[in-house]
Amino acid sequence: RSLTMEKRDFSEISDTCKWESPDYEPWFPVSEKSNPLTRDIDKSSPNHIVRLLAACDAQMFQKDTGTTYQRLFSDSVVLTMLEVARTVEQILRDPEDSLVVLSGCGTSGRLAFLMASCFNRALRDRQQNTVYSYIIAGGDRALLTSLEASEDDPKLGMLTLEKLCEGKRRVLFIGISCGLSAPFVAGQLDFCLKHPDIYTPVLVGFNPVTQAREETMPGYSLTFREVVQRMEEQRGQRAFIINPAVGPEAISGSSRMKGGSATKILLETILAAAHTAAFTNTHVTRRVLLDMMRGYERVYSVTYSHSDQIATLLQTAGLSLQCGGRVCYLSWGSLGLVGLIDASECIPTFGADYEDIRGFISGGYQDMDNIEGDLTSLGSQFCIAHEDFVSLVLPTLSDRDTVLLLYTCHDDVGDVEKMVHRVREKTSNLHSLYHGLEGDTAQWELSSKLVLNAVSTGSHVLKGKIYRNHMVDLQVTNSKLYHRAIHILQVRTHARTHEALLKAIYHVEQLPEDITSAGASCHNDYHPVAFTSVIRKCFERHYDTQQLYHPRHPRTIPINIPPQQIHRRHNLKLHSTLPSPTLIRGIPQ
Ligand code: F1P
Repeated sequence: RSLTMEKRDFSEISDTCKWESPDYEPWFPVSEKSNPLTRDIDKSSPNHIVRLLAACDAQMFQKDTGTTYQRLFSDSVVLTMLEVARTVEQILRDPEDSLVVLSGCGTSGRLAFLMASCFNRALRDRQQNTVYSYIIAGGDRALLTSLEASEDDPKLGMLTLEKLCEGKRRVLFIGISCGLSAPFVAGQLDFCLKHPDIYTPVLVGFNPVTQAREETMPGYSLTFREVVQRMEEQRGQRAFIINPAVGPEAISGSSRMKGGSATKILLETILAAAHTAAFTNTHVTRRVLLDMMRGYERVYSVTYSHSDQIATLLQTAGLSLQCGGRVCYLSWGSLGLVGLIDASECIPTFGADYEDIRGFISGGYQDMDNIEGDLTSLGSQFCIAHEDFVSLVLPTLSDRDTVLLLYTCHDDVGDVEKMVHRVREKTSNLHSLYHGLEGDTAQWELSSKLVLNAVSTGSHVLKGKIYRNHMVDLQVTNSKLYHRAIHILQVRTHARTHEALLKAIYHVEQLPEDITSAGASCHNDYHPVAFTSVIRKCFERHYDTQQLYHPRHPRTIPINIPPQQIHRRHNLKLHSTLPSPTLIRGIPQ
């Protein structure tokens, strides 16, 4: 091994732990810090991007080093998980008039939906009554697109919860906010604390409680941190907080990535363990929880053992985006939801158009099973079935576009084959992600999430939507994102950033008093603002904008590696019916 490689490995190891130091960006909570590992991700090759994402994801599973932060496997975290799982177990044993509600905003709400649907399905399969329900800020349309303004409303959160739980005797409320920051969730937690006879609140997030958001919420007397402090007073009896640190996101603040994955790991572990205990007449134990979480750690390793193939896919998708093409995920079964979720997040995170990266699910809304049912009438963006793909996208599909099929051994291969033939008539840029016999649905979902997060993030990096490791084209659509935008501006300038951002939002040179004195949440009516133009405007006066925002040029390296070559290089068995170049398979038990 060359000296340079060793040097790089050494610096990567120290970068892995650097964020834990109390001196590292102390003004930010963990979920908003910039990850030292990815500070040059914007200049990295596709292979290196995947390697960096793998290193960031590995931080989720890092063991407790006895420092400031508790981790996924810390005793304190596992103990709280155990207590929550036992509460779920009791509800499953005596479900009459009881409910387990999962709630969140943006990605957290979408995952709440995914898990509530999945565990209700498991109950139906056992001929049991369903006990799960979900709430997402902004309602069902927020499952497919970003409606972040409603996240700022604690009263709306509270009222939605109260309405959903009317007449219930017992409710376990699981509020997810990766940053311990969403007012919508804070309102719900506070409501639960005020009604302990019925509600038991659980908070899931990835910052220490001392880093919960301190900003006042509109029309509400408490801050998120004060709500958390009240929960702490009841901790372990009437309120639970599960908040391991998983390290900063690869793209600063992009909680859809590790935040989302860790949410899925923690909650699925709790719910699956509770189901096993309730239906086999045993009890949830610490060991069961740890074993399940280690299973997810193996999913992580197996998925990234296909890093070269993920990099090829990411590069292909990046090229499509660079030349104005589209990336379509066509999925079967529950992987469809994972695809829809990943695609929907590109809009607020990268300022993408909904057609840039778009998900389709085989049975459309029938497979979704969401509370509000079919949303197609809301417009083309809400057309999500394969038949919509065939009528809306296929006719204009070309080699500029990338199509990725996601399916498992449980899906109808004949159906997949039919789609392959139709797509291949239009583009040769067809790839597939297939999960074989080993593993279970939840593991396949996590594996697919990691791959899709890498593809959508990496392709936008290649398109030039990331500066260092900051999203510079985000939509400033709520108060958290307003503050994130301010901090991004501060990365390079000490200019009066609040003023600069407000001038750009309101398109004025002089700011009237009523605008400057208003709180961040008051500016939400003025969204969405294209942050790139804000950033350009603010920086023009101080810096060469080219240096800051630098769309990357299409790469000259040809990516059309013949399928056979990939096949041989990785010694993978290609699925016989699919002539596709990318195949990722296998999750061990
Ligand atoms: C919720 C959320 C994120 C989204 C964006 C705005 O965050 O909607 O999912 O990506 O950052 O906020 P949180 O409450 O889970 O921290």
